[in-house]
Amino acid sequence: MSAVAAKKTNNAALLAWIDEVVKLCQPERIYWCDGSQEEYDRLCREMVAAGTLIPLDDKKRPHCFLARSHASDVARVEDRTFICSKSKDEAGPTNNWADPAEMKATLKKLFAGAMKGRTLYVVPFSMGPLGSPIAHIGVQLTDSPYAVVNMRIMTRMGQKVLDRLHDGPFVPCLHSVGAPLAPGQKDVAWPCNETKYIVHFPEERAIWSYGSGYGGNALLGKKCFALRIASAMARDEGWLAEHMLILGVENPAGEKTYVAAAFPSACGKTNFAMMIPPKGFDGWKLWTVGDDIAWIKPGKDGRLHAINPEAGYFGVAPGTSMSTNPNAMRMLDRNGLFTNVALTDDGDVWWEGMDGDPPAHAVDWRGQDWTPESVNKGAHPNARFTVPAKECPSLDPAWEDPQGVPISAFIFGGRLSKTFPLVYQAFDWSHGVYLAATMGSEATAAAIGQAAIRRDPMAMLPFCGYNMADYWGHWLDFGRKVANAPSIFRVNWFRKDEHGRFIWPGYGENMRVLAWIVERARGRGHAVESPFGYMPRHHDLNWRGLDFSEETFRRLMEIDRDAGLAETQEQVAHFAQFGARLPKELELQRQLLAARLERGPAVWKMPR
Ligand code: O2Y
Ligand code: MN
Repeated sequence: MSAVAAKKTNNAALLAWIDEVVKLCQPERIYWCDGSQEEYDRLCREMVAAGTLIPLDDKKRPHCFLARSHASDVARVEDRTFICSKSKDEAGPTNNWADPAEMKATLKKLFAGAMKGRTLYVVPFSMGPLGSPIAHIGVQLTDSPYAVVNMRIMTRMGQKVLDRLHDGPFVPCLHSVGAPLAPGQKDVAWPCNETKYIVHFPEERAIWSYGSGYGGNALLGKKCFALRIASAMARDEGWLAEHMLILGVENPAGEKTYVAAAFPSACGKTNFAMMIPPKGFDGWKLWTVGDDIAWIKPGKDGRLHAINPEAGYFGVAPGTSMSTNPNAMRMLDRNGLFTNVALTDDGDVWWEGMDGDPPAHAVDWRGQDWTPESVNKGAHPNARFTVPAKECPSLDPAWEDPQGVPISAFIFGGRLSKTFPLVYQAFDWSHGVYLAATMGSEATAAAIGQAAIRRDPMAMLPFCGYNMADYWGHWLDFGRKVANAPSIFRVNWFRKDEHGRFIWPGYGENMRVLAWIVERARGRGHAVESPFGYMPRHHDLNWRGLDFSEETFRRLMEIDRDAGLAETQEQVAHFAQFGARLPKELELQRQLLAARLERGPAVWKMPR
């Protein structure tokens, strides 16, 4: 069987690659995806017949399906994720590295005959609006129809991409669930393989993924292409590929300001991207451009312009509710795919944290009977929804602007119970890069029972496709080349009081902080200087509709000298991993912070 025989493109490199893959993987047939609604519906029907998808009640959730994965295939597999650059140093100390030639040999053995008895789907896709100067094209070859329908939601996919590609470059993304079928062998609902490899070849700009059908392991446009491979492309071509949501803030005068924000995985990123202004913000509107990834290029106007390379959301279901994210709940009313949530007796979905009482009975994500008394969870903690961006009520009218939206501020956040105030602004670009490079969240070191900060620079730890120190260097250089670089901020919604209670209410109230950030980014808001950066006083924030005393605010913003100095000491080991590749500016920023703290009071308090 030859790809040329059924070809839908004249792209010689693509046809040659497909022929090579067909020879290696030996699928039963090739299917070129056209991206139509008819095709999506047909593939869903076929998966219902195969037991992979369960249709939900058409009145309750029109045109929605549930999938249950194999219990061993429920999340990204970081320990099986590799960056196979030519040298280990290029991948850096925070990535798994393997020699590219050795890895290719290993993969070729695994992929040999891996698609026997299955269909090879050709999935051409664009990350970003088709034809946008910021967008790039990929082609995924996969034997998973589940991956195909998810890719149709998450990207612009199908024949229109081939028509635009002509003989241009594309990122080849090879994917197999690693479960060949012998003649007559019955398939399972969720084929996968115990052996998993998620492999990136940054110099070659290629992805090989084997053994998993789940999320980031299988939807190769997302983390594999749009972050790991794209970050290496961005370094070489002078742009940024970031793990950032993009949000538009419109004030009552109709003035719109866009921010991009990075939070580590599972830190409420989708909630922030779809936030609704709280009481006291009449006339303000928030607009969602993207909830996970931003591709950012310098525009002719000297500003940075960002697109969301995705066309849908692949969000965590548990914890999503009308109180945490009403926009997300509304966008899940129709046209969604749900994976590993519970199925109610009336054909709807349910997960922990959803509004109202739990159902008296449901079928859990493993397909077992579930009641509120069950010890097991109804939904897997990493259960997901996949839904088209067009379903989001707060979707920004400019979300598909091929030129992207102009970014005025970068926001970096972590989950930190002490030491770190609610918000502070970097003094300048290189201080901002330092704040982003040292960000992280608390992880309990079980062995010693202490909370240590797990550093997650720019929220890119699992996603940077090259040496993190070089990535910081790229950020430092990049800011210097832009005439109007965005202001940089750190936020922390998670500071706790002496009783272990969160001090800040979070969720929609984060708008109060965001409104100050926007004013500062526009050069208008007021602030005072602290050892950590510029900070708002109580009266610099809008408190209409929220009773939050000045005293509580001052506690939320205080800086303990010893805790701050301990933090600068912890950063020594973080930086030391990178040896001579660490940009000197970052170490100097660390020393400057220590010097400011040493000369300051034991507890720095916000002036009234
Ligand atoms: O577990 C997975 O495969 C999904 S991970 C994910 C999905 C959507 C957005 N962000 C993430 C992440 O881990 O950052
Ligand atoms: Mn993410």
